[in-house]
Amino acid sequence: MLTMDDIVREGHPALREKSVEVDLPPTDEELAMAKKMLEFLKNSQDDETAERCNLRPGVGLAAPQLGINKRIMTVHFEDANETLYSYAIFNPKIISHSVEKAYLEGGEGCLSVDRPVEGYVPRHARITVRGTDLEGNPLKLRLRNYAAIVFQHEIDHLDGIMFYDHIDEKNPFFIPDNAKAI
Ligand code: K3U
Ligand code: NI
Repeated sequence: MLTMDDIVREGHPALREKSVEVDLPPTDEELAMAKKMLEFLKNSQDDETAERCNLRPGVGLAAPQLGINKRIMTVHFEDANETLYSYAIFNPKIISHSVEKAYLEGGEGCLSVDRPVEGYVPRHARITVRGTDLEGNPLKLRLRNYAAIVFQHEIDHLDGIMFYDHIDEKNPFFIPDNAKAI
């Protein structure tokens, strides 16, 4: 199983590289990695396993966070309506997005960042994502609010972008026009 020791931290070059698309179908190794990433998220949200294995809870994980620059991301969380989003996705792509923005009132965190970073991270309030799931099926997901934010955080990792790159340097709590709090 994956542990925090497998997750690279700020300063590792993999976090700043643009990842390459996975040739489909994925290799057995790529498939196994995606499954392990999803398992990590589930373990990290299980209080007993997280404490025993020293895991920080996470709702998303992207392959560059394991030092692997391939376009693979995973998420595991429920939104405010208790809809479960549990996916491992190859080559996720945002194919459309709203003009309206949204930000988490409490800011964002990252398993690759071992320090609190204050400030709002404005993102698109609604996105549509295409990709391929673990079974090789094409995926098309329409996401809003919290779900849209988590997916954008993970897709950013595939492009070498960290959440704090979006925070206004002069005023970390600046709220852009057209942005709502989540
Ligand atoms: O946001 C986190 C969380 C964990 C458990 C319950 C509720 C929330 C932890 S930080 C997190 O999950 C990152 C993971 C990362 F960095 F590895 F991708 C993802 C994320 C955090 C905040 C907003 C969007 C995405
Ligand atoms: Ni992150």
